[in-house]
Amino acid sequence: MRKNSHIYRAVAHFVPFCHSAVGKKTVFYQSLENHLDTNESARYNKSIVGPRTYWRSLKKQPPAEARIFGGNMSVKYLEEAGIAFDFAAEPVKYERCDAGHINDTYFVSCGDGNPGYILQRVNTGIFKDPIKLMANIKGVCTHVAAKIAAEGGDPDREVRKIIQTKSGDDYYVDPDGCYWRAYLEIRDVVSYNTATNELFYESAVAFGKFFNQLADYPAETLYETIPNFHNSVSRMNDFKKAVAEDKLGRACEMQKEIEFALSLEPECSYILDRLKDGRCRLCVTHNDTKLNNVLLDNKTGEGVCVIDLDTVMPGLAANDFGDSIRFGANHCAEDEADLTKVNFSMELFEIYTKGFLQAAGKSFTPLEKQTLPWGAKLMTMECGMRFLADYLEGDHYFHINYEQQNLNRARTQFKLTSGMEENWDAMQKVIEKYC
Ligand code: ADP
Ligand code: GN1
Ligand code: MG
Repeated sequence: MRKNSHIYRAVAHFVPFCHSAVGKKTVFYQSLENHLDTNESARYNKSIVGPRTYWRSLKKQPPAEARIFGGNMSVKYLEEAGIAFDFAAEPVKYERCDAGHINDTYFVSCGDGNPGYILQRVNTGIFKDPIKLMANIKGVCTHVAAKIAAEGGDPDREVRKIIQTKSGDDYYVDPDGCYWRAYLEIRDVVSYNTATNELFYESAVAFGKFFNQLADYPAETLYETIPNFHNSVSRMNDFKKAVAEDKLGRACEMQKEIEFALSLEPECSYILDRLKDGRCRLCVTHNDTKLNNVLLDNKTGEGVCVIDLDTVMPGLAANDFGDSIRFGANHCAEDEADLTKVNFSMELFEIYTKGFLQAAGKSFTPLEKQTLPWGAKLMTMECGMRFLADYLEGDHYFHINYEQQNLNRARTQFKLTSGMEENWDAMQKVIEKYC
């Protein structure tokens, strides 16, 4: 078996910063190598790519331990990427951040007295055109930064600041063809996976404000980074395909969940129908408004900066509202295994509605406001279907830390969807109250 010196060097480099992950990473790389058959192994030994990229190229199911530790393993070319960017000084420390499900994110420290940075390897399995993706982000950030500066705010703190490479590009391409980008780290902030009333309110104000800041941005100039991202009808079709194929024979374990999702099919097109008949508009939306995608001040709790701009593209206001509700309007983690603890909270729903409509309401038409409860329900059931489809297909989309995580995530979303059905009239009344 070939010695992957670059990998072991990178793992060794990582040791002082991430002890617990090292054992897992080594298991992961060895496991990928051990699962190659003789022919594949010969080809792999001649290739210049690392084990993860090689497995991807085989288009077959990686071994279970690789899927489980999939979120923890991107050290290849981390240092090369780190020195490619025009940081204030050379990086001295990298720390992995496991908050997001999609990209590989590292905090980079460049020594005392220097700013910190965020270094991210873009998931190009999901974002197919990282160059256009970065052009979107740059356009949006420049627009928002100008507004913040005009209002006397701090554009280095209240919007993401892209750091260029030493050669003046917005991204670095490593020898495997992976795309990396860097942002200025925002200090003295925190992001949360579950909300208190106060923090959820602040997140609502921050997302509402972000929506307003982009209300005059020309939506048609934005590239669609993931086509049909919040098209619940096509998400339902993808889900049905995953069930029909049942690649890993997992569907029998979850008939109840599958039936529940399928029962919602007639409702999937509710908002899209209102877009077609002109009652709702396409505007610039964030499309991933979950609580941990807003950074809050660690002393005051106030919203500082909306992050994770990969999915900023033309979309529907109700979906931005709804995605926040599906994640934050309950007191549990997204993958809580004990469903008795997972309950849709009308109190948190009202708090978010108040903050979001106070900050963004003037940009909405009355008909758009009426669709907000639909946004909540459809985003929740759509996300449940996406998690369940990923579980059925072998967990290749969302990062997981344990085998049943996507199944647990799907179950919480379906429980929350039911909770919304039970509270449907009350949800409408709350919206009316803040309109
Ligand atoms: P993903 O698409 O994988 O969710 P994100 O861009 O949301 O990636 O980043 C993942 C996490 O990294 C965030 O949830 C946040 O905790 C942290 N983070 C990202 N950017 C910054 C920043 N500029 N300052 C501080 N923390 C950040
Ligand atoms: C992903 O990137 P992250 O972790 O903030 C996903 C969202 C899902 C969310 C579920 C590009 O968001 O659509 O709602 O996980 N992002 C993408 O937690 O698919
Ligand atoms: Mg994120």
